[in-house]
Amino acid sequence: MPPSPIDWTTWQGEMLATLMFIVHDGQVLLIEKKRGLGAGKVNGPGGKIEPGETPLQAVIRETQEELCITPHAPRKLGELWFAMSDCPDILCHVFRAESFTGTPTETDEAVPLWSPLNAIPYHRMWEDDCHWLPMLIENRTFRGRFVFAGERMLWRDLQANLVFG
Ligand code: 6U4
Repeated sequence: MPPSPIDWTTWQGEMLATLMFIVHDGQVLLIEKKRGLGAGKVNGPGGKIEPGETPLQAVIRETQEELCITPHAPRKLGELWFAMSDCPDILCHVFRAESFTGTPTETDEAVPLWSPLNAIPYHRMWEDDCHWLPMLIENRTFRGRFVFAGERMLWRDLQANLVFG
């Protein structure tokens, strides 16, 4: 990997966001995202943190809005720092849960998609996901930093065993 084109020591996320991955019975609950950033891609449910919300409150609300389910006891396992070329830089908090209430249901924003843990459709996901989602599945903590030009990943760095407050 060449040196980072970004000075990460002064970097700040301009948009704060969340992602949720529910891992249950050998499968992970993904979505086909219907609108917004990454429309057409497969991802976890999630989205922007609203003013006054904590990341945990935001990820629960977004999962309710996108799939009509409530995740139980989400745990933050990761942080993703995205330096973007054509939209605000994103700091994304990544959560994992093992169970939920309700039935995953299609909404205006998303179609639910259960994927076996050994057959995750990385070819339909953002380019960075194949680097850190395996760590989430192994229940490891991580921080990933990525530089994107449009939807193309130009640079990446992934650290394991981070401790989050
Ligand atoms: P709201 O308005 O909050 O519902 P939403 O459409 O959910 O917006 P949006 O379009 O602002 O969210 O996109 C932010 C979402 O996209 C966050 O959940 C993080 C996710 N995201 C952005 N870049 C990503 C990338 N490179 N890899 C990834 N998720 C990414 O896995």
